[in-house]
Amino acid sequence: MQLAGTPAVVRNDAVLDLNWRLGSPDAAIGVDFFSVRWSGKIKPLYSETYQIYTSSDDGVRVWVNGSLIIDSWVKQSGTERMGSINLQAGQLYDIKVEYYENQGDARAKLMWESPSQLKGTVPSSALFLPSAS
Ligand SMILES: [Ca+2]
Repeated sequence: MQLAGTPAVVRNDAVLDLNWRLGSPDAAIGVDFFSVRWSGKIKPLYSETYQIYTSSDDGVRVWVNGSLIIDSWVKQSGTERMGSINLQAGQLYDIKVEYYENQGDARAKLMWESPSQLKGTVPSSALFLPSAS
């Protein structure tokens, strides 16, 4: 829960839609009491207000462009959370998602929706590595 220490595993995920069920992201990580930090950039297609959604088990926090828009750092089972932010088409924004698993099932999903696009998982085409510019 503290996201402390040297990461046990570092990797790239194309999308943030992961369901570890009773397991963990990697054999090097125990099935309970682990945490994940995703860092990268997100590029919207439209200039409008976006709703950013998470569905997670357990805790989750999301920052976009430095603003904490979802703050749900609690035990929960597959709970959906939502935050809103105004974005400009084609611009790359920093995004950071932190997650922790307490016990039992573990999963995390990042979705978005705007007046011009249906709610769905943020696609890999809209996500970039932190070094993108
Ligand atoms: Ca859990």
